[in-house]
Amino acid sequence: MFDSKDFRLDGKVALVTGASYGIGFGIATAFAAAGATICFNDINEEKKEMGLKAYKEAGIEAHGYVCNVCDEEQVQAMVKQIEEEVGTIDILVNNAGIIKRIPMTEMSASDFRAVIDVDLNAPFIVSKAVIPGMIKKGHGKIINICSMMSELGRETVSAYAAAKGGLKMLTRNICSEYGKYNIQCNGIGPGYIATPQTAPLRERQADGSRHPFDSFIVAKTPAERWGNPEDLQGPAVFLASDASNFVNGHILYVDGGILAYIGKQPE
Ligand code: NAP
Ligand code: GCO
Repeated sequence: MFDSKDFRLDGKVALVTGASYGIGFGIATAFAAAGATICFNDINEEKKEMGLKAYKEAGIEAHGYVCNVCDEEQVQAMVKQIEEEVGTIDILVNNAGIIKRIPMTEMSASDFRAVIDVDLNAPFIVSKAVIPGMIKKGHGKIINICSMMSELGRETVSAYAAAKGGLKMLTRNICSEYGKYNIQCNGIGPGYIATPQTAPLRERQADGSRHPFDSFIVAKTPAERWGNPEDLQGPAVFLASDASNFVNGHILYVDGGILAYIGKQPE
């Protein structure tokens, strides 16, 4: 029998990586509103404290940790600390991510590796640390923050697209390998979302006009607007809740329709 309580997260412990601000913060605040206890990490003390202050201002007593998600020792220690201080992690959102917009032939191998490290290796490292506890507990939800670049390429984002394409397949593989333990692993593929990561693509030009890429995205989006972190909150709560217990290995694109649309035709 359908029960709307299935969309709630009461009693659940959620870890959202890289969630002092941006998409991660938006998702974590929605999880809290749905009843979850929030754990988040950021790469340094200053950003962690900034995050704790932001959560407090939102009325949320979050648990903040300093952890570089690329460092397996730090991740294992953080997960152990959360399990001791807060409880076994029921919901993991692999959100932390970076992008370097450089034409591929001008990109150094170390820059390419750095993007792959955060956007693909780290979701592996954090998921590997969290899954044993989920198996013991008999359930778990893993949500990987993919991208439209899990499906499409564009100039200057070769490392990012390779990482996010890989993250789509890592999502499907975790589903395949751990679905039998009642662990669901899905992805969210945001469209173009107004956060610090995309701020350079929305900067006003010297003459005050819109950035060409800003106008391009608005023309490519049926919704005729950039997304914001709040647009991702409902889909994230759904994938973190019991309402999605038979949804597994799916990438849910939350993009205002960009992937379905050839783009505004010339008038
Ligand atoms: P953002 O504003 O740049 O925030 C990224 C967060 O990840 C920051 O808190 C950052 O911390 C953290 N982080 C980066 N490297 C880390 C590391 N090694 N260890 C721990 N934390 C780390 O990005 P966003 O726009 O919110 O994006 C969040 C996720 O959504 C990313 O995976 C991104 O690829 C994805 N995404 C974004 C969009 C979009 O249009 N914005 C669309 C699709 C997908 P610091 O500030 O300390 O570096
Ligand atoms: C870019 C953007 C995109 C978005 C997002 C789209 O430079 O093209 O940063 O990559 O961040 O990933 O889904």
